[in-house]
Amino acid sequence: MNDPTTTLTVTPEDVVAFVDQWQDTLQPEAVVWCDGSTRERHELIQLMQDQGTIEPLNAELRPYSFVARSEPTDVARVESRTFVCSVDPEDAGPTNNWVAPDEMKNTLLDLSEGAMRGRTMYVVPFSMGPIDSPMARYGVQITDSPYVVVSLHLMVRVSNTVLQNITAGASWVKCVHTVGAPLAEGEEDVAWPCNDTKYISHFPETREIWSFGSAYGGNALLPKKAFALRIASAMARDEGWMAEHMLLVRLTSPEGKRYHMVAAFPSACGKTNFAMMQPVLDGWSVETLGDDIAWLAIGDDGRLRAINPEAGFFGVAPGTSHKTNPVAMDTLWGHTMFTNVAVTQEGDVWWEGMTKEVPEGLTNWRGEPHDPHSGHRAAHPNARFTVSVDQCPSLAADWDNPEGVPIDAIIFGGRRSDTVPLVVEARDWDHGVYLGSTIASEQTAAAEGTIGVLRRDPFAMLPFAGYHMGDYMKHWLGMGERLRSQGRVPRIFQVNWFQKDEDGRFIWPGFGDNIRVVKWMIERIEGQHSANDTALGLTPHPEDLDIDGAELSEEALAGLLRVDPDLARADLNAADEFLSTFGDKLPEAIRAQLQAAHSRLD
Ligand code: SAT
Ligand code: MN
Repeated sequence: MNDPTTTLTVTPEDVVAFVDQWQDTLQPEAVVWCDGSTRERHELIQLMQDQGTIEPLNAELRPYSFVARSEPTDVARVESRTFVCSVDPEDAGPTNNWVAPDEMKNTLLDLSEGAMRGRTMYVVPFSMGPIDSPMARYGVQITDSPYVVVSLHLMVRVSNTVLQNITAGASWVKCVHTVGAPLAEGEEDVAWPCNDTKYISHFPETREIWSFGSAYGGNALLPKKAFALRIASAMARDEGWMAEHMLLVRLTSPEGKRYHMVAAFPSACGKTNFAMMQPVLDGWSVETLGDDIAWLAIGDDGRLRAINPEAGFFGVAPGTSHKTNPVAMDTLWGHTMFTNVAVTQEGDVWWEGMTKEVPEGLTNWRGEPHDPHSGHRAAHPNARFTVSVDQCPSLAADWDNPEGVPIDAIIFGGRRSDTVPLVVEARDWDHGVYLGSTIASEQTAAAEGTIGVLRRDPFAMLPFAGYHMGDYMKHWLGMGERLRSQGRVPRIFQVNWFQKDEDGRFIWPGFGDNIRVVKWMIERIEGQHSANDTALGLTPHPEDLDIDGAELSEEALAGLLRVDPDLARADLNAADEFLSTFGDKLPEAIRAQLQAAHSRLD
């Protein structure tokens, strides 16, 4: 991915000052400026093998791939330890933890004093988005974790060109990360250094991120959720664009017509699977542009355009198989960093859902022999793969076009066993924003918490909005206004692939069959079908959904599309209660949508 061709002649003074200042506080043994080169990656990988942080897999089965085993306490995002430290607590809103910026900085400065002792401090310059795109934004992360540096190599564009452009005046986000595990003189290191005390702190006004104590993905790879969503959402509000928790795909119809869609689903709800879909319907194809984050802006043509600011995938391994996501399986052929997966006798990876049979002789994610009768899983449910997008066979050739792609439809979704139909089309943009605002989803293993518990997750941004969620909705409404007056307004849909029957089995086949729903969306965009006007929005006439060859009865399909008024009413009340916590910040237009939804159900 990274092709750092620039030899630095000048290092930007403000970056040097930032590094110097943190070097004084953190007191690392050495400072290394990273350039994203292949050689740098090889050296760090060797170092991590020597230190026992990673183990090579069988090179014949999984070339140049490694497994890392985290501390059992450092396996997911820690939302309870994630803070948005705006100057005014009101700006963080009721959905974020807030501490005053000065207080948080004092706490963290105390903790950071000497926190890198005995370790190397790496300085990693990176670009979110194609380096020369008008939509790209830069950052510099310092970290004492080689695992984080190698992950950044795979996930974002690490390059000296960024420093060169900063010297020329480009702005950048300051990202500070330490695992918070200083080494005393002669003390032996552990495989996965971290600290029981964790802070993932964001300072939206000064565009800074300070992360302490964790080496896990979302807590430690600061360009990802911390920058590209929390800080970027605040930048986007100020600058008139959008930073969203969305996959980005291109669909091509049998007639050869291209469409681009973004879809916001909470973590571990199938964004990667959707982004790499192998459609079951003849003639359709899907090209991958992104699987987690999209930045959207209105282009000169008046259309909403999107880029993927990342350059890699940090995907959930469990459940990924040749059946559910063959493209991901092919992407992971080699050059992949796996975290908290199980390892087979032959030295390859394994996780629940990869094969029906559990192989004999597995080593589990904690590095112990797996006992299949123990009832424990071999891989952690939030086990992950980290891999460059370059390896994805369905990657769009022009995926890093600096202009982005024009968006035809926006999809919201969550994991709901009932209540929410397979697909609903919004009546218009504002109704779509309302649908996004009322998304709820059953909790997954991507963050700490009890799995399965339903929580409201507006726009799949609950853990990622860097400012007040009410203002965020207002920003969405304002973007709609601009699109209406300047150009074309994308359609908005809501989907739910996850309805279950009485036996707890998923009813909708999902994965490649999701093209059936996408096809209906496109046919709606093309004006081919009328729709059912339900209390929740517009749903397909069952005969308009192409279920030819699907393993699904007509009754089951009718059930998937049905709106149960009692369940819908209970859900609306829950959404209402949740949205009321935004008080005066809840936009009038959303209030009006809620009212309208109540009247439709009565
Ligand atoms: O841990 S990450 O935030 O990077 C992945 C996720 O939870 O979506
Ligand atoms: Mn995500």
